[in-house]
Amino acid sequence: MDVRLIGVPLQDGAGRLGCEMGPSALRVAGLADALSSLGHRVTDCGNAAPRPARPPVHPNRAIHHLPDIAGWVETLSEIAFRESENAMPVFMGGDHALSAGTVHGMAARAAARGRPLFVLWLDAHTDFHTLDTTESGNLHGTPVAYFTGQSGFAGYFPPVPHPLATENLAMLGIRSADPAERTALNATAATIHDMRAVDEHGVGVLIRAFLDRVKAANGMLHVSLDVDFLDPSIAPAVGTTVPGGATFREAHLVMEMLHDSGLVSSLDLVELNPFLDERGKTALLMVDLAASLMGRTVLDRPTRAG
Ligand code: DIR
Ligand code: MN
Ligand code: MN
Ligand code: MN
Repeated sequence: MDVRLIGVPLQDGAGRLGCEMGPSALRVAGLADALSSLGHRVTDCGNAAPRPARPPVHPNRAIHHLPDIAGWVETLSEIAFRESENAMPVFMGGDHALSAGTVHGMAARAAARGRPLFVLWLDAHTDFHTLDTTESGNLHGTPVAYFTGQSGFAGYFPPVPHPLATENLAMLGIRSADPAERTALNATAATIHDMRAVDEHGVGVLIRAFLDRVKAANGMLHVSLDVDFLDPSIAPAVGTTVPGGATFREAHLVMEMLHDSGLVSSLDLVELNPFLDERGKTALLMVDLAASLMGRTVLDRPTRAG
């Protein structure tokens, strides 16, 4: 497969600095080599740059960096649309606000192909705040509300001509949702597998049911992997750790099943904050997970010292 790596040095959507270094850390951890060793043709397109945007000041005074994020959404949507024409774009974040743009662009790509888009959201958080409900003002908590076409973004972010149907959205790993997010999500058709569901059923059952639906609909699948989907003990390099996350094997199994499905058309690797890492441990794990999603199996996993 042709794979395009796109660096997104974005940190303004998060509450602390450091995600800007995420693309560099994923490169140093060997993402390109890991994927090319699996037989893919990998091109590193370098880092994207946001376009200037001048949205009006929002009445919610908690919000910070709105013009910056609005600019990123526009540029990333264009890049996702362009790079997905004949290849699989892999976005190296950067905080999760970037998915407002990548999913926006992939929705346009799916519409151009006359196929439905599905999104698998692997995260501790639901990221379903609107500009009106966010209390932290950190816009990485808003992308899912934006790309599913919830109200309140008009005039601030680019219009959403192809909102993701919430019945095509599945979240896995959830263990932190603010009250406003919970209320809003309960009014949608989204599938929310929180960690309790993972504990009770296992990730295999949950993922298989979702992939069966994507396949039956001839859908395209965008996967968005937030570092904090993982348990902090194996992935400390994220600003918003929440205890009780996915284990090493749960995460790899998800990736392996995604690969086997052949349905994944685009990927976000987000929220890696290398300043918080322990000698690159989290960056290396993210690279290994991407490799599993792209075809590495248990038996050909390289052994690694330390
Ligand atoms: C919280 C945390 N719901 C917020 N969200 C995070 O700030 O809106 N998302 N950390 O990744
Ligand atoms: Mn997130
Ligand atoms: Mn998160
Ligand atoms: Mn976050």
